[in-house]
Amino acid sequence: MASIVQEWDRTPLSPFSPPNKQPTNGLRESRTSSLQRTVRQAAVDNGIQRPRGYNVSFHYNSDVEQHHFGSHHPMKPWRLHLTKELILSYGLHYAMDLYQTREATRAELATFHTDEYIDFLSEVTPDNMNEMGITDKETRHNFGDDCPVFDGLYRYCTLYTGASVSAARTLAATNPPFTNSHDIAINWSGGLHHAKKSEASGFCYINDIVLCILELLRTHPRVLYIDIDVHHGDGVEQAFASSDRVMTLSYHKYDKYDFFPGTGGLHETGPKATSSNPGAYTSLNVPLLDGIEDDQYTYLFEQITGKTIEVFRPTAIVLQCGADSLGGDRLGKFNLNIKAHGACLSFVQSHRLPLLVLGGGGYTARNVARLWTHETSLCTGSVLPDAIPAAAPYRQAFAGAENGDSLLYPNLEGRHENKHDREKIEGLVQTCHEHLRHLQGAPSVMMRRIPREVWGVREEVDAVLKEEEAERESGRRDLERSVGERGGY
Ligand code: V1D
Ligand code: CA
Repeated sequence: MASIVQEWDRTPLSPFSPPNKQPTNGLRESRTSSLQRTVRQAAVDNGIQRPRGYNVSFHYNSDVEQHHFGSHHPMKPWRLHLTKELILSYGLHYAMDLYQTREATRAELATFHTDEYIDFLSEVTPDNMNEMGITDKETRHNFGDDCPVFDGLYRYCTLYTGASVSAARTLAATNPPFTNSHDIAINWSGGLHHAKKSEASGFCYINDIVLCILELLRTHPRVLYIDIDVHHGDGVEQAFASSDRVMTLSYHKYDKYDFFPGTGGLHETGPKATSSNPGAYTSLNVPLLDGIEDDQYTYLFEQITGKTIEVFRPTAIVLQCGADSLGGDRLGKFNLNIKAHGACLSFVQSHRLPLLVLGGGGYTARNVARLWTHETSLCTGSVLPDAIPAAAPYRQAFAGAENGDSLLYPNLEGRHENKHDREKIEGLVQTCHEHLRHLQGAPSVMMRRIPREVWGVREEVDAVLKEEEAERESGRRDLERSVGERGGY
């Protein structure tokens, strides 16, 4: 388990200093303590307090910020540094438990990824990539322009994954479902939803989300995964397509031929229903067009997510908060403002279930920082002033009309023509509700209400699973016996 760190030092390389670490020289000491005084004052001025009745934990290792995908690549881990600095400037760290996380271990990665892929990822470097089979003509494990080999790649992966695993464990450990507690754990460096079992994809190498869900399944009967990144959460969907204990719900721009990854159509609801496939209808996709606006998105989100929670009855939720669904994103095509994106998080929060909040895409760094700072404030129940604090580092990144006028909530709408009308939005809601009726109509054993006293006890959950498998097996035998008869199932 990662160590908990209450003070957040602002020295560039180790923002999570161990509690007993002494400043290395007098100059840094005075600068750090004066900054800390300013920030503490900001926290007081902004009324930042620890939330009552639940805990928010923040999981991070700032070494992740120093990695570079290459100068022309849109993924900039530096956006995480900007985000952290803005969160600090508002004093939000006083409202959370801060965890300085360690790197994920090989064994942790292997709970989902293949040994051969992990070997490759840990061995490939810019110097040996040609000998390892990545050239202009051929590649391995889908490395290439989207997923380049760069210095420190494996460490980058184990850092963001380590923070996610720490967040999931904190939720599982401090938050057994039988307490009905609704703690929140945050890792803005995580949420890399495209990675597959033995393949990198869409800037993602290790699927930290899958690892988190597997961790949560140790104590939670059902986990709902919600993805509001502008891209389809294909890696997570694929990993749990055959499970009825995980439901995946992704909102994204969809164009089969012209927008990555080209999957996530309205009728892609997972494998077909058969007696041996418990995962039927546990994938739900909400494919969108360019230019969707705040009211349309939040309406869709609440209608569809609300119904999903009602039908699936998750005991924990994982929310991927990709910031590329904001207006003005370098890759995204939506018109959403920060508060509308945040309203989706607030809606999920209002269900008061243990919640794991992760990052994801986001390619206009200043808006990524704004969004995730705002969403950290929602988790802690704080209300932030619109003016970016005067003491915030990189204040120039937010200044000027083209960068949002030093405001936390600049107007981000209006860049893209809105291709949605009322009919389109209502059609999506109706079709998704229909898909959910299939799930409701064919409940597997895991969908039954599980007595509170067995929640959180792995052996007993396993026993319920075994019982379910036996029931399915006997159903299968009945079905096989009735082959040829009508209405056998
Ligand atoms: F524009 C680029 C410049 C350099 C390298 C890559 C890109 C780029 C932009 N968009 N790559 C993409 C997407 N890939 C393609 C494929 C290239 N083939 C020919 C098609 O269009 C990938 C977009 C990945 C989005 C990642 C994510 O935002 O969903 C994310 N979520 O968590 C982390 C990242
Ligand atoms: Ca999505």
